[in-house]
Amino acid sequence: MPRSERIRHPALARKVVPADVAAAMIGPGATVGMSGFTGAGYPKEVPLALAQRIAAANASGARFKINVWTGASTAPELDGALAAADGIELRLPYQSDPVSREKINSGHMEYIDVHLSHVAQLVWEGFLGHLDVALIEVSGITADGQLIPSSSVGNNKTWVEQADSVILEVNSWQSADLEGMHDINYGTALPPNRRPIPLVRPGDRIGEPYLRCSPEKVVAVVETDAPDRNAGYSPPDETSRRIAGHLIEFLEHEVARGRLPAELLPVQSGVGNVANAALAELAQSRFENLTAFTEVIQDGMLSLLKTGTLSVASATAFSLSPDAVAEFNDNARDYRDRIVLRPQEISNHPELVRRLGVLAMNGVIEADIYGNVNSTHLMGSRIQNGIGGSGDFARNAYISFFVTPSTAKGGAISSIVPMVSHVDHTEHDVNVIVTEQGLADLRGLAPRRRARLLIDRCAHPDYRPLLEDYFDRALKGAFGQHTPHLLEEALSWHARYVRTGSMVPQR
Ligand code: 0RQ
Repeated sequence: MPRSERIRHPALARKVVPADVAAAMIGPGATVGMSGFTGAGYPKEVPLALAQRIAAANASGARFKINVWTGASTAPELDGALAAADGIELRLPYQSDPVSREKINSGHMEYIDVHLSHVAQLVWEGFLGHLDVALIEVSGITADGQLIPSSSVGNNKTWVEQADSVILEVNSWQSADLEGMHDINYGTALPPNRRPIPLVRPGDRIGEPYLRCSPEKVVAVVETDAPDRNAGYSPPDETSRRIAGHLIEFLEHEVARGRLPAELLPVQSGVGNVANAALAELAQSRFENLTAFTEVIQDGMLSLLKTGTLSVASATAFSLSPDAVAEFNDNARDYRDRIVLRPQEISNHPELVRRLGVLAMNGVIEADIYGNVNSTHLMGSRIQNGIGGSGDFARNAYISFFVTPSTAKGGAISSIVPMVSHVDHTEHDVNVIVTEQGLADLRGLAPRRRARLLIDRCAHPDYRPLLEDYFDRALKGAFGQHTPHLLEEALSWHARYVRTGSMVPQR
């Protein structure tokens, strides 16, 4: 018998089993579509039980690995535990777990870094292969067997529809008031049968509050009562406050020039400390009646909703600190009318991002003097996290902003480099770059003008003369003068860092 009243469907209530029994239904070589997005709504007990089984099998010489697909990043109980057990053959589409990162970068785990809005379509088209099991956290099951999603929606609709069988974790820690907050659109289809998505305002509801799932497909139900990852954010520091200050000044300027409406356009903000800090600063600004069309509701976004600066937010998941989650869970009913959680192929849909005119703000690892952006790789070869939704939004945004401190690793690395060591967002998709030093609006500028502005406004003073020197010499010695580069030298800063631990030349 189920312990909680969250399982209102009698036949599904009879399928309740302990986590290890459910985990035993997943065999070596299986591909498992799991819920979870930025540490929210991921299954908490079955992956741990599975990791234990895999670790024991691998310790006795077997080769037990599975393929793990999710919405985005999860948590130590999922990514961390399975990676530590050497249990993951292939991971997609986004991760930020330190153990997984180490396994990927040492060549022990394969990783496909995919635009988050593309995943569902890739699965429906069959490019990613067969999906064996869907392992999904929900906050409850209705009397007619529909699933009440929990704190993220991600790819759950696709996993439930595409997998041979479904394992559910019903988590009673999740607020019961989440019911009604989700909007699951069943109108997507593959070309040539695709129709326009009927959404013209961020808060529009175009679907149903529940995930459809045939009860016969469910092979096990596990009851849990466990919190989401809920990592805290670093409090905004001087650097992130200055970045946010430049951003807000720019937005005010655009409003004053009549290029943006007073209530701006729907805002998207990426993950990470800098993006969160920028939102915190928006709360101090004079903007009001803002809207958000984004993928993650982090602390900064929730406080904007609380103060009323933000009237409505569309996303696919939460990513909250423990304090913010406590506040949310106490007041979920009040937030329900102002938050819409959607599948990630809708929350990040390029058609909608372009139609709504989203102001997209994302973090970067590095940008080069012409405005190409690397969001994912360290020194060209090591993955940090993944492209996530940044490409979905930036490519189609009304204005794409990329924000970063001008240096990393205590000044040993410049975030503005002659040439990026990996490209995620090309110069064609990058409108504005912001560091604590200043803001470069690259719109309407040809490459050489972009370079001058970026070096002047965004580079750290310790690296500015080095960039000026590189650019001046490229203006004389390059093969061509459209986008002048010195090929022998373009990546020498990265090579120097790998060799010496600093991009600064040794005297
Ligand atoms: O590493 O903690 O080991 O020191 O990168 O850097 O400055 O704290 O910035 O938390 O905002 O993350 C691009 C990673 C920035 C993030 C990235 C190192 C730095 C530190 C974090 P340490 P900060 P943030 C939609 C949007 C891609 C996905 C995306 C990201 C760590 O924003 O993953 O945009 N973006 N999704 O030291 C070496 C450099 C570095 C560097 C930073 N140049 N070289 N290391 N770091 N710059 C949301 C989703 O898709 C889910």
